[in-house]
Amino acid sequence: MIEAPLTDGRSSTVDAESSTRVKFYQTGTFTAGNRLLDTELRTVQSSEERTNAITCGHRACQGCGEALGARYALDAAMRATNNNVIAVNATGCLEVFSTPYPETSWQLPWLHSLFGNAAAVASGVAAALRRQGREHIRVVAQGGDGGTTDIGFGCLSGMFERNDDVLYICYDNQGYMNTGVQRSSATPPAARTATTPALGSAPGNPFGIGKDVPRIAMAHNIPYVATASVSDLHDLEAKVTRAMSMHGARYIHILVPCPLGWAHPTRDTIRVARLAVESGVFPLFEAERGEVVRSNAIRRRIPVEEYLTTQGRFAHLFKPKRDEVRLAALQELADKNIERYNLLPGSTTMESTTMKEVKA
Ligand SMILES: Cc1ncc(C[n+]2csc(CCOP(=O)(O)OP(=O)(O)O)c2C)c(N)n1
Ligand code: SF4
Repeated sequence: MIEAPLTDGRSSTVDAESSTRVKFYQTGTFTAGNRLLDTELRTVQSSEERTNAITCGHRACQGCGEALGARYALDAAMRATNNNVIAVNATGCLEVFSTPYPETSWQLPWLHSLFGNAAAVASGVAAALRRQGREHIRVVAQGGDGGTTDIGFGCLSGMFERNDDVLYICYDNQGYMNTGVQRSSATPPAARTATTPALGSAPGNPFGIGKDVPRIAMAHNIPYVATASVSDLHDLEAKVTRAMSMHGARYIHILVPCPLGWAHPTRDTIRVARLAVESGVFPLFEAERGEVVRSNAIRRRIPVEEYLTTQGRFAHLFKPKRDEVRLAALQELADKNIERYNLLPGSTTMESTTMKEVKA
């Protein structure tokens, strides 16, 4: 524990070990700030010495969550390894907007091969480094949800099963954004995409399909699995740092809103990501060897509707008339997450935290 000064002259204690127990946050946004923290507890992003793993000049859309997520994650990985990182990228927005030939925004060794083989290429890079006796150089593979949960899934599962020494990061924007917002197996139910249009009796993505890849990764019993969000910078950096302190196959699944595909204002990327967390739609947790070891308690629970109304891709649930049945089904999915990951630790039963109560 350390003493942290408050502006009014008082002080409070913060737990140096825990990124989720920081006591200082902004009213309203609940953002944990750096200003009142000791230097060593501040985010990597707040440091002048950060790597800027992906630097300016790339061609991401304004407000792109994926560009932010990649920078946060890779800068933290670089800090954790004394800048000894090689990154391997799947095809997708991140690859396309960062490397229009012959230019690159990457400030670290970076490879791109195909859409679906990032995990396999990364495994090969790690094997080559081992053979050369240069295992201090660490490998990070990364891709969008399409490249990870669909086309790259076989390679990823193999990397997990062999426990290859790679951290794989999925930047989940819940669709194939680079090619025009098609549905992926990470697209949430009811969301409108180019291939699940808002038409017919059950518009948008059908319920009952898709994959929960963090849980599938856990089923491989790999050393480390975590979820993170661009709205929780301290937490995201801490998870990448923890992952880089370990060896073997590791997986981090980061929620990265896409203003283009989700149809929200570009200024709202962080707010939308935060509402996904606070509603229980996107639970934040860590698992080691297949068991959940930590989850991030929700600080201010909100109804799922408050999250859905921020995005045009769910507009058909509210207009021309409210789709009560599917709104209730989406709320139920969030309630299940809250229960499964114990996101409201004070409450003993789900009945004690029904949305009726939250709204009242
Ligand atoms: C084998 C193959 N099929 C299709 C494509 C076309 N393609 C390139 S990027 C992309 C979508 C990528 O989606 P995702 O992995 O979710 O990443 P995002 O762009 O959303 O970040 C597709 C379909 C390709 N490059 N290779
Ligand atoms: S389409 Fe979405 S993911 Fe791709 S660059 Fe634009 S905001 Fe980022």
